Amino acid sequence: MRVDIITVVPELLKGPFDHSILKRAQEKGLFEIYVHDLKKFGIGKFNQIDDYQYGGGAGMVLRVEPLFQAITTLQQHRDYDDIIFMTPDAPVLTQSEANKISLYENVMIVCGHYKGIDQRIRDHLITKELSIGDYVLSGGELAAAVLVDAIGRLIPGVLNDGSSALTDSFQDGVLSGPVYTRPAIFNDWAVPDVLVSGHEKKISDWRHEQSLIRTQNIRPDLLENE
Ligand code: 6GU
Repeated sequence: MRVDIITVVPELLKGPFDHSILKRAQEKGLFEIYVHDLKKFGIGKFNQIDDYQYGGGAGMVLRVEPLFQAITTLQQHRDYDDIIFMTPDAPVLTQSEANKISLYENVMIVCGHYKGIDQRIRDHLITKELSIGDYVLSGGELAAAVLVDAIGRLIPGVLNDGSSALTDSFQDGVLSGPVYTRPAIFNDWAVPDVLVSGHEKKISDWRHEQSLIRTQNIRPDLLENE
């Protein structure tokens, strides 16, 4: 998969993909991430990218021309499965949406900043809009990083343990249960007996039960939708 990200703050996207799982995914050639600076498409001597909003009101808006140039320039080289705009006024990203996007070949992500982007870009070029939750960030970059991480780890071959992405919280609609590793006793804090019993059926029943208990306590809304 190839991801192209358009942003006014490319520096914010320099670090997050160069470590751990996403780094390995790129090294394996399974995932390519390119960050494009919108200022390169700015207008005039000062590379202007934003302006006051029509009708008045606080906050700058990203102008239509630089975004149009950036998006259509990328489109000249490849077809995008989706051109995604990250914005808080959009449907919230879910695991099932991430699963779907992880199967794409080419994805473009546009990060908003300031007050937002000119609506005409959303009306004519954007094909999907996503938020990452009900709170406001100063720009779409960190949200884009969240989306890229969520989809990158799902690409077949990225995780060494192919099964582990499928046993994540949310992948089956409930939260994951507790996990433990050695030692079995630390500070007289003991690992639950069942996990060291070696009894596979009992272990998987216990894990399932713990998942449901945790979901009921922390996110009962996930069980209500069933
Ligand atoms: Cl995608 N962008 C911004 N600026 N804030 C957010 C968000 C996105 N998702 C949640 N809050």
